[in-house]
Amino acid sequence: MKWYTEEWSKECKFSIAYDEHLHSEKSDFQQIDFYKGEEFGTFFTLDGLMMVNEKDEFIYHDMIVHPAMATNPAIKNVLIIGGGDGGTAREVLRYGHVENVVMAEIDERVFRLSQEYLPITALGVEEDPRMTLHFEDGLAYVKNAPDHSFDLILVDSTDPISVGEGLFTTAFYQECFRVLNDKGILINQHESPYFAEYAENMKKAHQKIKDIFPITHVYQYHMPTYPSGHWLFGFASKSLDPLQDADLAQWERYGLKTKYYNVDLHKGSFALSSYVKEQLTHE
Ligand code: AAT
Repeated sequence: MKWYTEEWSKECKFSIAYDEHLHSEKSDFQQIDFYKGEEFGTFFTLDGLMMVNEKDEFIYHDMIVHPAMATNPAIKNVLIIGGGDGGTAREVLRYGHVENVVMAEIDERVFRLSQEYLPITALGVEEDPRMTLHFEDGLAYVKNAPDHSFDLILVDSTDPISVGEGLFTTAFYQECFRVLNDKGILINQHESPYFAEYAENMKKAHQKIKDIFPITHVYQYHMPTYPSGHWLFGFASKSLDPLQDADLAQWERYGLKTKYYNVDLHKGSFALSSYVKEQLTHE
């Protein structure tokens, strides 16, 4: 058996078996590898870290998209930063009332290879007439975007190492605030509370966002193949609160079939464990 292994901390590693190493290349931005195995199906890694696999991608993509869509049923213009596998766009495009989706992904190779090897996330995304693709740095994209031009920004990024680093800076969050309209919502990949290195990233990101947005929450989901399995998204907003203002009855009327997200979980996912709350409040 061949094993893909990544380091979750200095003293903890995660391995999954694969049958085929489908593709390996060093793009202009990162090392990209696609594998195929029995348990997790096709999966890809960037710089030796799991990004997407066929078995648990539904968890991540449900949770990055649906809580915000339920909070504001009037969302029409959506900006996705990163998200090159297409899974986040796929979920956003399920809403008939969404009019424009822009994806600013730094690495076109991630998108092209996902179209080839991961149709589960990438199929049909480029063809949707509401979709505009920009293969450029997300920070550069938001710097040039006009004020108040988006209802929702979804930061579907790698961890704050190498190319993803700029997406965890105060400058980036400030630009996001500027390009969001008055009911705008920012969802960001918020790392994990469990292993020290990820917890540091989580705390820093939260502090920066809290200094800029009037409403900030963190919500959790269970992602088996990301370090420790306990992962978070940040919910930052200019006026809408995801618990007080969400129109969950309206969300149910859409009749979307989701495998992870539901309206009970919408409320439950914002309830955090004590040790996570403590990390987020004691800076
Ligand atoms: N949909 C879940 C998959 C990802 S991939 C994250 C994407 O962010 C990658 O395609 C990467 O190329 C892109 N990216 C990284 N930095 C930038 C940037 N500066 N601008 C635009 N796109 C960028 C998320 C996995 C989360 C993993 C958590 N451990």
